[in-house]
Amino acid sequence: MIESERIQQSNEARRAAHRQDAEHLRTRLAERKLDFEQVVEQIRTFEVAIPSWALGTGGTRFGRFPGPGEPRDIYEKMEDVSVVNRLTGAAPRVSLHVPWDEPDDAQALVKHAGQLGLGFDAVNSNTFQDQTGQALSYKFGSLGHTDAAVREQAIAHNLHVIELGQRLGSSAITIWLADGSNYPGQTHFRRSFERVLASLQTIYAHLPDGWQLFTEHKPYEPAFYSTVVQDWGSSLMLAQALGERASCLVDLGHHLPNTNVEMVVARLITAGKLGGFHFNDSKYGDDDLTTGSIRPYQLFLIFNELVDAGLELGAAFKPAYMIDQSHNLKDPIEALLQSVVALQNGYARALLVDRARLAEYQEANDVIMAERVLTEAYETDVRSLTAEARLRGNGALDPTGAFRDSGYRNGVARVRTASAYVPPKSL
Ligand code: RM4
Ligand code: MN
Ligand code: MN
Repeated sequence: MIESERIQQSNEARRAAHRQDAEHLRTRLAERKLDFEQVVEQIRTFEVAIPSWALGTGGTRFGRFPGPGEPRDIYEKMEDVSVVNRLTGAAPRVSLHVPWDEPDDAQALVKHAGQLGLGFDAVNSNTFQDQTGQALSYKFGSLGHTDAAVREQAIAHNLHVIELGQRLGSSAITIWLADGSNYPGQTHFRRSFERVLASLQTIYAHLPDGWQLFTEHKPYEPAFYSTVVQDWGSSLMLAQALGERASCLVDLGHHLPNTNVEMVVARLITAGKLGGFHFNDSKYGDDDLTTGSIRPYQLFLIFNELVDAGLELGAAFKPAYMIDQSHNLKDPIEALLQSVVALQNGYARALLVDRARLAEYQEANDVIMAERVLTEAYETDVRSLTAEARLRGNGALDPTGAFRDSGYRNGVARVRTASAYVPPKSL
């Protein structure tokens, strides 16, 4: 646990410079008729869930290189999440993966989470791998398998995950499927989609009151020729066929190269089916890199759509924000801190967009000026806004710096010896 005094000490060393930056920005924003205070308070409302699978060192199919002090179980993972939350004030919930992080005793985990000031976000099922003791294999699919018995097993797993989620206090399930094919002719495109939909309908019929179901698409991998839920169109068809409480989850890395992701987001908003996000970044495929590390402008443009929709649709518009990353080289806590800060910065920039002027320039087809409204917001140094938001939430001006100052990693490395195996996230 990082003591609040340690955070304060770290803030003290950075406070004077922060004040100067903040005052400068306050004046600059006032010239643009923007209120520093108001923006800070909006940033403070931003929250993102941390996935239970991102606290251990990730890996690829070629290997995994664990670092010191890795969490050995879900309890220690929760402790690490609480560090991210304390330093940023923006990560109060965990998105649990079942069975990777399935607790033996859900009640004990809820208690532990409560003591750390944490709760639970969407639960994630896993029918993309075979588990020990499982009767039938998912080698050729799960919810879309040709064999009804395999589909039933996969449905039962999802219902089990929902039931566990209920005990944890979650209210959503995210379903990502590996179902697909590696070679032309291997599967019947339409039949396999129909089978996936029928299985999802059974799960949906069991959805407890107040629960939501998110379908997450992905173009390829592990299926290399066709994936059943391969794109946002397929995901939308499923969500629309299922009903009101089903919507689409957009993982930023689950798009073919050069896809205009911000426009996908806009389309799903129009359809009333944007359920949530898995934030990360990528250069080539589903790389699961730190959010904002490769395409920060895209992240801003996505937030631009979200802020715009939020203003129009009000409180009813509330996508679930989650991070889905694999930290192969970086200290996972540090990578998550970077990600949360990148999200706060992306959101802050989108809050600075002058929407009235943007609308005018769009109407007048003034390409240069419309674009300039966006770049004016994007190029604003918003770091003092998000730092101030963290400060007011008893967090750190510089979360990564404060984390390094705290010596947390060395401290846990002394206690967490004989690391248990953490499954690599290679999917
Ligand atoms: C997938 C997808 C899912 C995640 C798995 C581990 O590519 O992103 O959300 O749960 O990886
Ligand atoms: Mn994902
Ligand atoms: Mn993924």
